[in-house]
Amino acid sequence: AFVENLLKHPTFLKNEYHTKFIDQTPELFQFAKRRDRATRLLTYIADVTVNGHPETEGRTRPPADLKTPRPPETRRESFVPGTRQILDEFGPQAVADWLADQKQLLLTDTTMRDGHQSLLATRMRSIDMIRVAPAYAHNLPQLFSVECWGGATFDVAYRFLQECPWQRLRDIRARMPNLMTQMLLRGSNGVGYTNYPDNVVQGFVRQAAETGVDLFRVFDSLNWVENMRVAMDAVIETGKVCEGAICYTGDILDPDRAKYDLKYYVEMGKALRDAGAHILGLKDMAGLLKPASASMLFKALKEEVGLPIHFHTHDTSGISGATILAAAEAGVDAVDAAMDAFSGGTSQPCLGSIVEALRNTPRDTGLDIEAVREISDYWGQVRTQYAAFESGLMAPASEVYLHEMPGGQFTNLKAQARSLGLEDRWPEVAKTYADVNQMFGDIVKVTPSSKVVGDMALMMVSQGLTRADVENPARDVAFPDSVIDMLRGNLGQPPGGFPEAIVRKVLKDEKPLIERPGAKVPPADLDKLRAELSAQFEDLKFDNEDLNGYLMYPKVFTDYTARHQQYGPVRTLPTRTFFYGMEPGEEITAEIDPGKTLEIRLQALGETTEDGEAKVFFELNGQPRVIRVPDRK
Ligand code: BTN
Ligand code: 3PY
Ligand code: ZN
Repeated sequence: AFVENLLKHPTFLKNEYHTKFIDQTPELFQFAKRRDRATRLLTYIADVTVNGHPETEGRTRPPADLKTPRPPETRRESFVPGTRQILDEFGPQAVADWLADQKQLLLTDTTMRDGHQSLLATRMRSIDMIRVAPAYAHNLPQLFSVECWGGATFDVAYRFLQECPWQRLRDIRARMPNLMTQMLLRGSNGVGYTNYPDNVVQGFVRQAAETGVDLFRVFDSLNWVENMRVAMDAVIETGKVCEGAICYTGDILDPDRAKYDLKYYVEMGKALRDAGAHILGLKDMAGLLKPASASMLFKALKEEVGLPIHFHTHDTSGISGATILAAAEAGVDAVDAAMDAFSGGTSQPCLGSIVEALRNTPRDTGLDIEAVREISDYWGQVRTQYAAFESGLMAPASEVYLHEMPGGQFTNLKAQARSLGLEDRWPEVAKTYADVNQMFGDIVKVTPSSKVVGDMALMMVSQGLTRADVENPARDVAFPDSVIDMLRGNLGQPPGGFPEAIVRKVLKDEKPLIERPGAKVPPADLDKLRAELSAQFEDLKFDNEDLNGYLMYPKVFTDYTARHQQYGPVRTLPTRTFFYGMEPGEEITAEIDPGKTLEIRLQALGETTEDGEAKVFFELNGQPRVIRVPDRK
């Protein structure tokens, strides 16, 4: 009967079955594929058990007795309506009006995006998010939004976690029907590091809205509003909330950084309002905004721009809590924070502490602190699983005011410096990063412009070059590709343009682009690219989500697809199993589909045969199974 159902299924008849069809309608594949999926999963587990996972090799291991994290109970039977209902019933302007009308400080939880992006190199797996999403929906309906998508998470899901980021979004969305989901979009750079054709950016936004993003925070890595319009217009067209974000750099109270003064930010706020933003974002990606500056900045933006304001910062300096309180006092409407266990350091300030600090004040958030604690306890257990990805940053870093590195880059660049043998020379890297910023004319540093500055700084320190050496017209310098690309104008224009001398030094006689890069790039031929993708995997069909993954990251996506064919839906494995395999005698369950659970027990590891194959003995739902994998140890 199953085979018959499968053969008559319309999707099958149209020859449109592919990995998601198999994942989404497993009942049709009970005979044809089910054993296959289980075998592929067992093969993955066997391989990691025998050979280890390359990503965790040589890194700190979580405690041996660590249990699978347990999400909190949901407190109410049904959902209390939240911001999602305002959006769905009344539209994005109603969300903005509602936000502006509230007395309480609204909170966005960033744990599922920036929290782990900043603290754990973006390595959090979907299953750890999906399991706690119902607790957010039931127990914290007063949240403004949950940031759970975009930024670096898209790329890392495919590249390192062997997961479909779209599936993650769909699963989280389904479990939080009353909360707005939020993503970070890098304007014309999408969720990548380079400018994409306009139609790729537009198509990506449409798909993200359809799969489940409610609020898009859009920024440009040089604060060029011209380069944000295509993405902002696309968001507005979907009927979702468009948050146009200003990236904050410098210090408005510092007369030596007059380029980014109060007037600059007010003007940019007005430009974003005029470009159609429903909400104004102030994105302090490095955590540079000081309390006194925040008071002045938010008062001015509220008065002169007139949009509700959403503030994002990082606690790298250790002092961002004070800035949050100053912002609340100055009338900011919503702020980003991370659940306690994922807060502090290069991540966001601590959500629970903000709730407590404002209790019984006019900006009392109204959040249930016990619910916050329960969810944070869960996140604490989750974080322990990822010990391999901890950066080791032990204390606040006031040096952030020197280099101005974004939270996500700071620890990453440190690790890069270490791998180049420059660990002892970190203070030099930090200072050089600041020098490079000045050499480029004092620019906003955020993905991808921050990566350009970082590449240049590492190159200079490793080659012993100073800023004066680089600027010396008589000296030949081999610039990193990313620097050449940025000075060609391919990331757009910073305020006032790039300094002419450095442009000439890098480009020689080549003329830089000063128009919006997207205006020059022809639209991507989507049918052709879809065909090109399909041709690489003759037995698979790809949907629009897949195509968007391919358009952002062609090689990352095809590598992911090839591994999916080999290993199957590994996203359902517990995180410990995914990174470390299993111990003899251990038993796990993997829910490969709602209600379809595999019980997997590792019985024993066999000897490695002469031809280098290890035998791994499992019990799968009570039945013995032997899997052979190459022993590469
Ligand atoms: C509506 O008005 O139709 C939807 C109800 C909105 C309720 C808001 S959303 C955030 C805040 N938290 C609550 O529990 N209620 C309000
Ligand atoms: C990103 O673009 O991923 C960022 O988090 C920028 O701050
Ligand atoms: Zn951030």
